[in-house]
Amino acid sequence: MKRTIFYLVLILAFATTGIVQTSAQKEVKYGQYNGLPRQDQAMKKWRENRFGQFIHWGLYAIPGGVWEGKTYSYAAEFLKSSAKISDETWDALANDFSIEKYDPKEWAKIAKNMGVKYVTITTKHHEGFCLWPSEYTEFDIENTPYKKDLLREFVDAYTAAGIDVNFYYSVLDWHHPDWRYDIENTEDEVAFERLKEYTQNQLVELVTRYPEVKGLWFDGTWDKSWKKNGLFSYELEKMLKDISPGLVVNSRMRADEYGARHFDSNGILMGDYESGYERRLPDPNNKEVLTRDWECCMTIPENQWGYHKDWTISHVKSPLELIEMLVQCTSQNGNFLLNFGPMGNGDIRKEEREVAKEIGAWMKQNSEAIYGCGPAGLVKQDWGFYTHNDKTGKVFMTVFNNPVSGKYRVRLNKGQTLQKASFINNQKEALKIEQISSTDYFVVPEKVNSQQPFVIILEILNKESGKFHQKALT
Ligand code: FHN
Repeated sequence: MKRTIFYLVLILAFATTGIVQTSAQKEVKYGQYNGLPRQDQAMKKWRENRFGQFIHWGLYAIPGGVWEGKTYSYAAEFLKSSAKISDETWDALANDFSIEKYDPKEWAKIAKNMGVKYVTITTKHHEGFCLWPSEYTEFDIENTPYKKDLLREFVDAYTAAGIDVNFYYSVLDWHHPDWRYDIENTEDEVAFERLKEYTQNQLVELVTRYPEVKGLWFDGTWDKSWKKNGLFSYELEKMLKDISPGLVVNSRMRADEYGARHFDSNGILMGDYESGYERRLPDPNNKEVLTRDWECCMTIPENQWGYHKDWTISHVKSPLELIEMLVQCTSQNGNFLLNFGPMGNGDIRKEEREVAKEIGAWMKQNSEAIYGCGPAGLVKQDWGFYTHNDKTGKVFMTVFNNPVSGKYRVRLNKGQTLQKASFINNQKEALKIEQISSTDYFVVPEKVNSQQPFVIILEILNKESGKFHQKALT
């Protein structure tokens, strides 16, 4: 088919969200098909959740980054390739996957106490091993000493704890004989057709076998082979959403017919939210991200997703650093997905338990500033981040940097007045406020806890409407 490419006028400014400004428009057939941002209940829930747990678990958790006495510093889930381990040797790890300490109820309890509202687990990572008993492969949990469907136990435990479950699925598959990095000849084409069929079968299997699943998180979709199959991924996403209405899908799944990923060739987001922020956050002053749904996925060490025995080979982020990232994401309309790499025996390492406990303690006091919150539409100040709850109209200041003056600047929008400021844990007592111009104020608490980030709630009145700060202004 001859592709017609329309070079049109420069796009001025698209008010529609999910659109990145580009200089020319193309005819795109396999791009976005939902109006964005989605406003259905499932998507609203995804957005309100704000904080999620990522879990990378597979055979790579057994060697934990160490092979034949040598420690490999690259990501533990890539050990097969870092240590050049043969397929046969790697696949035999399934015989050692006995996971005698696996206790999904305990995992769910740890997650719940940390304050997450959703979880995303690797059902199949690049190694190809499936955590569920798949009809379409022998390389799965059924053929390990554990034998049982660990994914069913996982879904049950997390669902019972009130945590939404999402499945990560890597299309890239080092184990499957038909995986191709590119399609260069007929043989590749035929093989990749089989891989596509396998992929589709497994995904249909996942959403039907586990109807509780709320979302799919695709990965391993960057190779040319997948990028040359825009129509297939376009139809597959539709099909999965028909089977499982409300399903929330990340932007990594699809490529348009020109091979553009995440955003189609006109800059329109594909999938339901952008999932390009991996181990990084947007610039705190980036306004563009405010217009769409997005998620940042983050490791605790620098670049380890799967369990690595040597936790100290890189910088390990402290709970305070991670809390700051969570608050920043919320303030910029994003979700924060924090990764855990359970051990080969099914236990959660003590360092991760500690991180979960400390974040959880903070969340217990301050989660009102996170759940259901988003950008406040106020100019960012150096002390930290504003978040805002559209339903209550409350604005939250989460403070990470204390000014030496002891005064916390707040700049409102024209037509607003600051009525009250109080600590989140003592809302009855008003903090001192000094107005310094028509829009600027200082909040001056007598005493602050400088060891922990703390939250101040602001009541901001819009003079004209007589209502509290209602929605995020940009
Ligand atoms: O290669 C993977 C990596 O192991 C991990 O799963 C991350 C999570 O976003 N995704 C890939 C790299 O983009």
